[in-house]
Amino acid sequence: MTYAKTALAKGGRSAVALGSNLGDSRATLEAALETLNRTPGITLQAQSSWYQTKAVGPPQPDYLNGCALLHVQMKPQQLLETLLAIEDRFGRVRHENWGARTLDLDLLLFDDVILDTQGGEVPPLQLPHPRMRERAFVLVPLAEIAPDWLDPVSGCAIAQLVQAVDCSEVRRL
Ligand code: PH2
Ligand code: MG
Ligand code: MG
Repeated sequence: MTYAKTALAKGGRSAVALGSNLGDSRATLEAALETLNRTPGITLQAQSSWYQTKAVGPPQPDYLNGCALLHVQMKPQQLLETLLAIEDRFGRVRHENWGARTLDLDLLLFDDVILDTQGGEVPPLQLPHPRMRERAFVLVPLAEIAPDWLDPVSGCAIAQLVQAVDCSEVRRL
Protein backbone atom coordinates (compact mmCIF):
# COMPACT_ATOMS: atom_id res chain seq x y z
CA MET A 1 0.00 0.00 0.00
CA THR A 2 1.30 3.47 -0.75
CA TYR A 3 0.07 6.34 1.32
CA ALA A 4 -1.10 8.92 -1.26
CA LYS A 5 1.02 12.04 -1.76
CA THR A 6 -1.98 14.31 -1.17
CA ALA A 7 -2.73 12.55 2.13
CA LEU A 8 0.91 12.89 3.16
CA ALA A 9 0.96 16.65 2.51
CA LYS A 10 -2.20 17.15 4.56
CA GLY A 11 -1.07 14.76 7.25
CA GLY A 12 -2.98 11.95 8.89
CA ARG A 13 -4.35 11.01 12.27
CA SER A 14 -3.01 8.07 14.17
CA ALA A 15 -3.79 6.31 17.44
CA VAL A 16 -0.97 4.70 19.42
CA ALA A 17 -1.15 2.46 22.51
CA LEU A 18 1.51 2.81 25.21
CA GLY A 19 2.41 0.18 27.77
CA SER A 20 5.10 -0.56 30.35
CA ASN A 21 5.57 -2.99 33.23
CA LEU A 22 9.31 -2.74 33.98
CA GLY A 23 11.17 0.08 35.72
CA ASP A 24 9.57 3.46 36.44
CA SER A 25 6.67 2.93 34.05
CA ARG A 26 4.99 6.27 34.52
CA ALA A 27 8.19 8.26 33.93
CA THR A 28 8.97 6.11 30.88
CA LEU A 29 5.52 6.55 29.32
CA GLU A 30 5.53 10.31 29.90
CA ALA A 31 9.03 10.66 28.46
CA ALA A 32 7.97 8.57 25.45
CA LEU A 33 5.07 10.95 24.78
CA GLU A 34 7.42 13.93 24.99
CA THR A 35 9.83 12.22 22.61
CA LEU A 36 7.01 11.53 20.15
CA ASN A 37 5.86 15.14 20.29
CA ARG A 38 9.41 16.38 19.63
CA THR A 39 9.81 14.13 16.60
CA PRO A 40 9.64 16.08 13.31
CA GLY A 41 6.39 15.24 11.52
CA ILE A 42 4.55 14.21 14.71
CA THR A 43 2.30 16.36 16.90
CA LEU A 44 0.72 14.97 20.04
CA GLN A 45 -2.98 15.89 19.95
CA ALA A 46 -4.45 14.05 22.92
CA GLN A 47 -3.40 11.64 25.62
CA SER A 48 -5.55 9.45 27.82
CA SER A 49 -5.29 8.92 31.56
CA TRP A 50 -2.95 6.18 32.72
CA TYR A 51 -4.48 2.82 33.67
CA GLN A 52 -3.15 0.03 35.84
CA THR A 53 -4.04 -3.21 34.06
CA LYS A 54 -3.64 -6.94 34.75
CA ALA A 55 -1.12 -8.47 32.36
CA VAL A 56 -2.58 -10.47 29.49
CA GLY A 57 -0.28 -13.38 28.58
CA PRO A 58 2.48 -15.03 30.64
CA PRO A 59 2.63 -14.24 34.40
CA GLN A 60 4.29 -10.83 34.86
CA PRO A 61 3.71 -7.59 36.79
CA ASP A 62 0.71 -5.35 36.11
CA TYR A 63 1.06 -2.86 33.26
CA LEU A 64 0.60 0.85 33.05
CA ASN A 65 -1.30 1.53 29.82
CA GLY A 66 -2.58 4.57 27.95
CA CYS A 67 -3.28 5.83 24.44
CA ALA A 68 -2.35 8.90 22.42
CA LEU A 69 -3.69 10.58 19.31
CA LEU A 70 -1.11 11.97 16.92
CA HIS A 71 -1.19 14.20 13.89
CA VAL A 72 1.48 12.78 11.59
CA GLN A 73 3.13 13.90 8.41
CA MET A 74 4.73 10.61 7.52
CA LYS A 75 3.65 7.29 6.05
CA PRO A 76 2.33 4.52 8.34
CA GLN A 77 5.50 2.45 7.81
CA GLN A 78 7.70 5.41 8.79
CA LEU A 79 5.61 5.99 11.89
CA LEU A 80 6.03 2.31 12.84
CA GLU A 81 9.81 2.59 12.44
CA THR A 82 9.80 5.74 14.58
CA LEU A 83 7.85 3.94 17.34
CA LEU A 84 10.24 0.97 17.31
CA ALA A 85 13.25 3.32 17.49
CA ILE A 86 11.77 5.10 20.51
CA GLU A 87 11.14 1.71 22.20
CA ASP A 88 14.81 0.85 21.67
CA ARG A 89 15.93 4.21 23.02
CA PHE A 90 14.02 3.52 26.24
CA GLY A 91 15.85 0.28 26.80
CA ARG A 92 13.40 -2.18 25.32
CA VAL A 93 14.92 -5.66 25.19
CA ARG A 94 13.04 -8.15 23.03
CA HIS A 95 12.90 -11.51 24.85
CA GLU A 96 9.74 -13.61 24.72
CA ASN A 97 6.64 -12.51 22.85
CA TRP A 98 4.21 -10.85 25.24
CA GLY A 99 6.86 -10.69 28.00
CA ALA A 100 7.56 -7.82 30.39
CA ARG A 101 8.88 -4.62 28.80
CA THR A 102 10.07 -1.12 29.70
CA LEU A 103 8.16 0.39 26.79
CA ASP A 104 5.72 -0.87 24.18
CA LEU A 105 4.37 1.51 21.53
CA ASP A 106 1.75 -0.13 19.31
CA LEU A 107 0.37 1.52 16.19
CA LEU A 108 -3.40 0.98 16.43
CA LEU A 109 -5.04 3.07 13.72
CA PHE A 110 -3.93 5.35 10.90
CA ASP A 111 -6.81 7.28 9.29
CA ASP A 112 -9.09 4.58 7.86
CA VAL A 113 -6.20 2.57 6.45
CA ILE A 114 -6.52 -1.22 6.25
CA LEU A 115 -3.14 -2.79 5.57
CA ASP A 116 -1.22 -6.04 6.06
CA THR A 117 2.41 -6.19 4.98
CA GLN A 118 3.15 -9.56 6.68
CA GLY A 119 5.55 -11.53 4.51
CA GLY A 120 6.54 -8.37 2.67
CA GLU A 121 8.01 -5.26 4.24
CA VAL A 122 10.21 -5.40 7.34
CA PRO A 123 9.10 -4.63 9.98
CA PRO A 124 5.66 -6.00 9.13
CA LEU A 125 2.69 -3.75 9.75
CA GLN A 126 -0.96 -4.61 10.18
CA LEU A 127 -3.56 -1.82 10.40
CA PRO A 128 -5.77 -1.61 12.35
CA HIS A 129 -3.77 -3.44 15.05
CA PRO A 130 -5.03 -7.04 14.78
CA ARG A 131 -5.72 -7.56 18.51
CA MET A 132 -6.99 -4.06 19.29
CA ARG A 133 -10.66 -5.09 19.28
CA GLU A 134 -10.27 -7.69 22.04
CA ARG A 135 -8.01 -5.77 24.44
CA ALA A 136 -9.66 -3.81 27.25
CA PHE A 137 -6.25 -2.31 28.15
CA VAL A 138 -6.26 -0.66 24.69
CA LEU A 139 -9.96 0.09 24.20
CA VAL A 140 -10.61 1.74 27.58
CA PRO A 141 -7.94 4.47 27.19
CA LEU A 142 -8.69 4.83 23.47
CA ALA A 143 -12.41 5.31 24.16
CA GLU A 144 -11.49 8.16 26.49
CA ILE A 145 -9.84 10.20 23.68
CA ALA A 146 -11.41 8.84 20.46
CA PRO A 147 -14.86 7.35 21.22
CA ASP A 148 -16.22 8.17 17.74
CA TRP A 149 -13.32 6.83 15.67
CA LEU A 150 -14.69 4.04 13.47
CA ASP A 151 -12.61 0.89 13.30
CA PRO A 152 -12.43 0.46 9.50
CA VAL A 153 -12.60 -3.34 9.74
CA SER A 154 -15.70 -3.82 11.91
CA GLY A 155 -17.28 -0.43 11.13
CA CYS A 156 -17.87 -0.03 14.88
CA ALA A 157 -16.97 3.05 16.91
CA ILE A 158 -14.39 2.59 19.68
CA ALA A 159 -17.13 3.46 22.19
CA GLN A 160 -19.10 0.43 20.93
CA LEU A 161 -16.10 -1.92 20.87
CA VAL A 162 -15.23 -1.16 24.49
CA GLN A 163 -18.70 -2.25 25.57
CA ALA A 164 -18.04 -5.74 24.22
CA VAL A 165 -14.94 -6.47 26.38
CA ASP A 166 -14.43 -7.18 30.09
CA CYS A 167 -12.97 -3.99 31.60
CA SER A 168 -12.87 -5.24 35.21
CA GLU A 169 -9.05 -5.48 35.26
CA VAL A 170 -8.40 -1.97 33.90
CA ARG A 171 -8.22 0.61 36.66
CA ARG A 172 -7.85 4.34 36.00
CA LEU A 173 -5.17 5.97 38.12
N1 PH2 B 1 1.00 -6.00 26.28
C1 PH2 B 1 1.33 -7.18 25.85
C2 PH2 B 1 0.94 -8.41 26.52
N2 PH2 B 1 0.09 -8.22 27.62
N3 PH2 B 1 -1.12 -6.87 29.10
C3 PH2 B 1 -1.49 -5.65 29.51
N4 PH2 B 1 -2.32 -5.53 30.55
N5 PH2 B 1 -1.05 -4.51 28.89
C4 PH2 B 1 -0.21 -4.57 27.83
O1 PH2 B 1 0.17 -3.52 27.26
C5 PH2 B 1 0.19 -5.85 27.37
C6 PH2 B 1 -0.29 -6.98 28.04
C7 PH2 B 1 2.14 -7.34 24.64
O2 PH2 B 1 2.33 -6.19 23.96
MG1 MG C 1 1.74 -4.51 22.63
MG1 MG D 1 4.43 -3.80 20.49
